[in-house]
Amino acid sequence: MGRRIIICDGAELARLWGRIGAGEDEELTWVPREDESRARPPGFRSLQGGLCVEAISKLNPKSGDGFALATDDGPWIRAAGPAIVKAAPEAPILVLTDTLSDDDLPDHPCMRRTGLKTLIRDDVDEEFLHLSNLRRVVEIRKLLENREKVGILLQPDPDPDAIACGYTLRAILGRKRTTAPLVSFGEVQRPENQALVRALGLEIRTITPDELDEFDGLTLLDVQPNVFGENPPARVLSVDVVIDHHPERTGYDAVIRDIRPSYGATATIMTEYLRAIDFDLRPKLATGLLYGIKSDTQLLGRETSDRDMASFAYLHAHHSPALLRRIERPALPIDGVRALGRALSKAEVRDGINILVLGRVREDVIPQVADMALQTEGAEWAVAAGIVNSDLVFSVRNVGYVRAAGEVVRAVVEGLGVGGGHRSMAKGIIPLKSFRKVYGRATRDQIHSALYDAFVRAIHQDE
Ligand SMILES: [Mn+2]
Repeated sequence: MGRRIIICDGAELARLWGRIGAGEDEELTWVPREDESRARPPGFRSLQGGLCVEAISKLNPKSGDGFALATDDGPWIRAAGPAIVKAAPEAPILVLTDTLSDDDLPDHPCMRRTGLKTLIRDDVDEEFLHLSNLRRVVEIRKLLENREKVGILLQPDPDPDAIACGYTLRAILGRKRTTAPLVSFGEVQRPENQALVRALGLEIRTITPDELDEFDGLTLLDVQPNVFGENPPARVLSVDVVIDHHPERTGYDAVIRDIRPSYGATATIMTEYLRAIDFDLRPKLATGLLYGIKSDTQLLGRETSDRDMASFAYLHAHHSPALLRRIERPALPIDGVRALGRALSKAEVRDGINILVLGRVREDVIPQVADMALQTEGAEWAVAAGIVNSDLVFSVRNVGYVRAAGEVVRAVVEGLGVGGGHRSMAKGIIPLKSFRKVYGRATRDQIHSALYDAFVRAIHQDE
């Protein structure tokens, strides 16, 4: 856009704008109200004779220029609109008003309305949010600053949200892995999550409840004690800090609690902490938090708040796309690629189902192949199956508008193994022993036909 021509109605609005100052390519003008002709605010050019076609023409509007009219007076804006149309027929008009509604405005093909004071108000509200987050961080730092060793306890089998938050808290505390280790009662299981831990260069120590005694500070992240079973270890019932987005639980003590159930991820809270303290955000940390929000909200779908969106956008500007790709698509081992080649050579889509059987593979190959298989033309369902240790493991994807994948997998594994998942992603595990009992041998062809029959049945159940 070319120049912005700002026209303020009266001295009060002009003075308010005068405090904001003129942006680059902004020309400040004002129309004095009665008795105001001597009160010209500095930096403003006055439109003598009121807001008439001649006065606007004197501003010499060119194609590409835009107008902003600041006013709270209906008759004023209804006179100003047509005058601008006459002097500059193509120019768009922004109306800044805190009292007028759309009904008060003149007809104009290219006009927007927004609040002037509310623009500032929104920024002030946002700043107060930063301030309350800053206060939290100051409290947490103060509480823990003299502790020798602070344990950052995550849920058993920590998920990406928890992992990223643990990493962030340690950074906020300015500590190292020796003085603030990430710990859990159960190791990271999912291959994607192991990839995240590797990509961030982290170590998550699996410990027993007794080992908590080595810490003189304890924080719970993305978890509350109820997750540790019906009778949680006594040490976790009295902690220093809890930061979480799950519904608030009772029955334990924490010096500082920051629990925000309306948030889709704890990573959103941690991102707000970082912003509040103007933390120098490195791509690695930003990528971890971004992935945490992405996976907890299933890419900003389920249970996502405005705050998650705002944090996601902030992190997106700082993250490393290459690192994110490495987390989401871990490198395939060469024998996994060969197994994929053999499976692809036999690929077919029948009844909208594409099943690829890989044989014996590293577990993280399976979900990646499932993603890929869904891209096959005509496929509404993709299943990638492989043998991991003594289990048949399979990942399932669908196009989203069919039966929920989690339900289908539960039906497929019923009586044979375990499984579950969400609307469009699921995973099942059947011990080879159970598979052989029902289907005889566990050859690739046998696995393919058994899964095919089971999926057809499960998908069309109750139809
Ligand atoms: Mn979470």
